[in-house]
Amino acid sequence: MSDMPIHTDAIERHNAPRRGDLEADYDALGAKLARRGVDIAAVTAKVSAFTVAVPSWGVGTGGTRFARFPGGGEPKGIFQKLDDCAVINQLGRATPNVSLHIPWDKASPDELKAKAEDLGLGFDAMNSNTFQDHPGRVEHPLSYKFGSLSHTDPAVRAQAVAHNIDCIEIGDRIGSKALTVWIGDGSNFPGQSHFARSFDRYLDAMRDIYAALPADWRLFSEHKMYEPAFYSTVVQDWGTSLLIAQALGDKAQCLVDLGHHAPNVNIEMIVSRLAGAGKLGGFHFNDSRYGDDDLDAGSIDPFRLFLVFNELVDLELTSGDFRPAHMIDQSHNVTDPIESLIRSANEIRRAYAQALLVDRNALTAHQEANDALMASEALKEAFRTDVEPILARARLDAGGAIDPIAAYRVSGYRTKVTAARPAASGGGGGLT
Ligand SMILES: [Mn+2]
Repeated sequence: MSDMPIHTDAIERHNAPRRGDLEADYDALGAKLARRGVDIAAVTAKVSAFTVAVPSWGVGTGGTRFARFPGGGEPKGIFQKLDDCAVINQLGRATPNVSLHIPWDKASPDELKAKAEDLGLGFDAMNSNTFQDHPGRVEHPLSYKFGSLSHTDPAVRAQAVAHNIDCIEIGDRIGSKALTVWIGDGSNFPGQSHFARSFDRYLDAMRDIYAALPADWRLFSEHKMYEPAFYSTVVQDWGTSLLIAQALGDKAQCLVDLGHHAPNVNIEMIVSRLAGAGKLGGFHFNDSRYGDDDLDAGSIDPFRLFLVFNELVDLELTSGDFRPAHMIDQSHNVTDPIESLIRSANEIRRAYAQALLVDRNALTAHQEANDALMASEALKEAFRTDVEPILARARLDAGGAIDPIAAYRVSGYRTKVTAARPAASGGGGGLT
């Protein structure tokens, strides 16, 4: 870890003048929580142990169907992406793992592993990509225009299955333990596709992928209500995802992407239902206003994020072997992706910390007494608590920055990579 992108001296220079204020804020919060019977050190320890994986694709500038406006120093290829991921983890200390997308990130597994180890990183779930064509890649000669795992043509289905198995094999060599499958399969017009037959084809293909899983792996089925298909989607909601996980077996679970539901859907209740069925595999965190907007986690509706974590903390306390995967899945169109990912990971930790503060005995008593107002207040009291001193203390104790975005801005990292990396081209989307 000699070549870390941010010098530890720079982090210490950033922290030194801020330590005193943090100590005072942390002590004040500790005293306040103690009056509520909460041990701040225990909460800080849990927050420190909580991590969320960053998506390799998240460190590049995203775009819309209309245009993409790349920033300076866009990473080219997975090794530069890993450098950027290391910056996020060095300063924020919440994101030691990276989730790869194949074939975007395809490279020698040995080199991937060595590079990640140099940077103090590991790998979380692998992601397959059968929602676009991959011109020039010999392993993908056939088009996914009309679907992949549910395609009418068995040759396309076989190609998509082989790609997913390739993802498992790469992941197995770099220390990943899960494969996330999201497909873009669906139809744009009533009548275009037979609902039952396409779903049966999908299940058959997924059985072949499931059979290739190592014993200690999990397979995550990720649903999405619409897009790219606009009339019907093969894996469109959590009910279908649950059917899939139940049909495949114990290693199959459901992945909840917060942006993949209809507006106003009660996502925290879906979390509870899937966990109750033993099928809650993990999350793709992001935030949204209208659809799958892929905005920064907690930037639009932090209360909803808190309510999801309220369910997770409840499950953590009541379930034995409960270990959902936490991943970010976002598109950063107008911000520096490194800053957005540092902030998002912090907001996810914030929701977790706030959920840890819920007085669960009081909440249960209010629920049993049908005291709607006080039950609601039990949640709001936790949500209203400013837990930033806990988050900053967890970062500081792990070697990170008290104010990670400020530290990043003075580090000069973006300027350095902008000079070193060739400018990326922007361009339009599919519309003109
Ligand atoms: Mn997702």
